[in-house]
Amino acid sequence: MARLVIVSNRVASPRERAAKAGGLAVALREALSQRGGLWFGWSGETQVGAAAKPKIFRSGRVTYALQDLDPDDQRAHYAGYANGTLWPLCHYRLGSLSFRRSDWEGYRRVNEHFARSLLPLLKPDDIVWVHDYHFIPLAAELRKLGFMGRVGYFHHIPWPTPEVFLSLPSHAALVNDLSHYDLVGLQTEHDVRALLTYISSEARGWIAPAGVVGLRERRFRVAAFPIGIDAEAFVQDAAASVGSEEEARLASSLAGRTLAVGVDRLDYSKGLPNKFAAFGELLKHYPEHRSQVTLMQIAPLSRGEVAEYRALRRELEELGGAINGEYAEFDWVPLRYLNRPFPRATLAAIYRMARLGVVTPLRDGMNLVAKEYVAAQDPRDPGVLILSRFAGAADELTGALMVNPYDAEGMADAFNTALTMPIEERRERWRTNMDRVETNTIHRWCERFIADLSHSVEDFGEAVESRL
Ligand code: GDG
Repeated sequence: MARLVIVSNRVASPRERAAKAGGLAVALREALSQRGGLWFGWSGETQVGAAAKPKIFRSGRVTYALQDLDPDDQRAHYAGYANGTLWPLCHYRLGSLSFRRSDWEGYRRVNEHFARSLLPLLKPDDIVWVHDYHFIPLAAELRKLGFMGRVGYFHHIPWPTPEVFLSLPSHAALVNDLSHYDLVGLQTEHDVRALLTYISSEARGWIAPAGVVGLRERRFRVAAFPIGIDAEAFVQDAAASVGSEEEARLASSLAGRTLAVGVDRLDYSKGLPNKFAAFGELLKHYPEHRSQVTLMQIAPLSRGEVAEYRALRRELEELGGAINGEYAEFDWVPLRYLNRPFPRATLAAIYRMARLGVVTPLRDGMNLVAKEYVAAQDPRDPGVLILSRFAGAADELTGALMVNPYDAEGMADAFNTALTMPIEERRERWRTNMDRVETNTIHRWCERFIADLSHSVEDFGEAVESRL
């Protein structure tokens, strides 16, 4: 079995316990432990003129290699091109897109630096799996240095349609970079169509069945691999929360009222102002729910170094304050807004107690919270998932109440429908969602991607032969 090499910006430390690390980190670590492998990424440290030489340590069958970055390069790469350019672009936020040549150059320099640091650690038959938009050029840089082994890329965020993608000055270079992978994985079929349309209409590549692509002299595959969660872990955590001290505290704080929950990183793609506005509309148009329902929004801070995120924080404080100011009673606060993270077991307890799971991103690659909420429900008395049609998860979780996050009044109607939904319909919708969550787990996702990456493009159809 070939050795697995994972590349990601942040590397989950082996000391981080499963309860703290996310499902993705745990699943990747398991895949590495099974096959033996290497996890390569940024050390989290900067150093002027950092040499391309990683710090290496081992834990069990996994080797960790952590690379320092020059502070200017790190800023241009992370806050600059990755989160100031690619993140807004892929989330259809052209008004927030900033493009500076110096960021683009820094982004490329970091990828080149990573490739030089990684290359000496690679064996020719390794399978290299690169994660996310921070590293799109990594395969091209590895190829330049002579690495000919298998390299795959998974894009965790949406891939924009060609009209949007063309706004990026470096669009052609970026897709050329992608062509140096053997396999490009996206979250949904919609994303796959968006990229393939660009390739055939703008880049003059050809497309064959099974997502096989020819672009200049390169042959590679583009396919959808919708990411899942560790469903079993959430089922267990949620079941274990029953009768716990935390559950009792939460229940007594609600005093018999209904709970709705949202859990999102504080990010403008997550549609938090839209969610708050919809909740305000619910209280305005459906006064019967006043004093009856509480929305708990957990929103841990993220990317505070990017100005847009600081502005979002201020906006939410204002909106949340206005709702509470208008509707709170001396014994009831409509909106509980928390800016800090909670352990997974606490989240599971909150999900289970919540009659509504409210997931309303303006765009989202997948959205794992939607799946976690479903997994945590009590099968006898499940809550209702309210889900934005613009989350990748909407393709799979068809039992959700689908909403358009730009329509605050429509969302308020959906809140009301969920709050008054009969138990039979809740169970039926939940079963539809849970079947999917249980089948398409994070472990399946890992296995599928690695299995597909282990095959050469030629295995995916004679179509390639006939075009060569
Ligand atoms: C990107 C894409 C795609 C959140 N707060 C706490 C906490 N979380 C955990 C959730 C969930 C994860 O963070 C968030 O995952 P999402 O999928 O919702 O969103 P992104 O962070 O934007 O992730 C996304 C994902 O990559 C995977 O491919 O689905 O579309 O944007 O697991 O539970 N975890 C704990 N405490 C918190 O307070 N423990």
